Amino acid sequence: TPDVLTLGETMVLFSPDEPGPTKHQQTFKKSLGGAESNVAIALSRLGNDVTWHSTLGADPHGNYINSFVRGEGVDTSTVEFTDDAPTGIMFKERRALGETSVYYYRHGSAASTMTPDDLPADAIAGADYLHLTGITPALSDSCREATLAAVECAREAGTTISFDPNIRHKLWESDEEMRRTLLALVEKSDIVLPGIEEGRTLFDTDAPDEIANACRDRGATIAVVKLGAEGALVDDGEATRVPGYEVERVVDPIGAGDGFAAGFLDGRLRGLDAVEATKRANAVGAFATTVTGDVEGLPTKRELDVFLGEREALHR
Ligand code: KDG
Repeated sequence: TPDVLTLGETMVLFSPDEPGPTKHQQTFKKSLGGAESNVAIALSRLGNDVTWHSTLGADPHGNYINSFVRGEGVDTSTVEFTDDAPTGIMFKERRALGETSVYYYRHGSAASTMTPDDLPADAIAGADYLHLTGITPALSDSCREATLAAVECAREAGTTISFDPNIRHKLWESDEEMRRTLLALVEKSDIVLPGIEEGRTLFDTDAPDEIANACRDRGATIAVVKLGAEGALVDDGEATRVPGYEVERVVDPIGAGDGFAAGFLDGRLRGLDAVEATKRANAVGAFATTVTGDVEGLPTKRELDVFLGEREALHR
């Protein structure tokens, strides 16, 4: 049984070679993106046993994603392939000024057809952690039901649930439905990992300690509020600010939150307390910002140990 099981949609991701508006781009680098597979790959590189579950299209893109994720050492044996819907794709748009945007082509995608019946219930029950994000319940009604069913399965089995709200406004039909669904998931989770913006959307506050309190009031044991370059505030009954690491050149912040979640879970699996696990989370998140793709920059255990000063570097 895996240390961590995660499930969600992964898409082929096209990132332009140069910053600028998508309309005028000619050449793109192909890779893959999906919050949960990003977490799975990060955890696997750090030496953990991880299962990623999804439905992919029975098409070249689905094949590519499955090979890549499996090639990273992640167990994809429960992944299903369908002929009835295509693998989703997305484009990133980086501007020299301003934030990265994304354009999704995933409506009606293979992953959006997932239902509670597709869940690998035994693997969820046997895992130490079930990691979910707020993206999956936004994909379709059946995906929302599958997410809730996964939560119930984990709770019954005593699998610890970690939840990253990962708000993607482009995927939700209404803000009200989004809030209702995500708050219901916060209530059923043990570890909640919101960002400041997500705190504002869900709890009407952007004070990190208030966001953490709001998560804990709703039942989470540990809340870890991500503060970007400033690090994070972790609260497991006692709130502690854990400073971030300086990154000389942030290329693309997308994927940092997934690295953060993986670093935190990796720390917990290694028996670290919440503060030490948050240090690891900050470090893995920092690595993720150094590349345009979502996963290429994620560290191996050896690289992370060197970065954290726990091992001597051997560069040549
Ligand atoms: O966290 C990064 C993800 O946002 C990206 O990989 C794509 O899963 C994705 C999404 O739905 O935005």
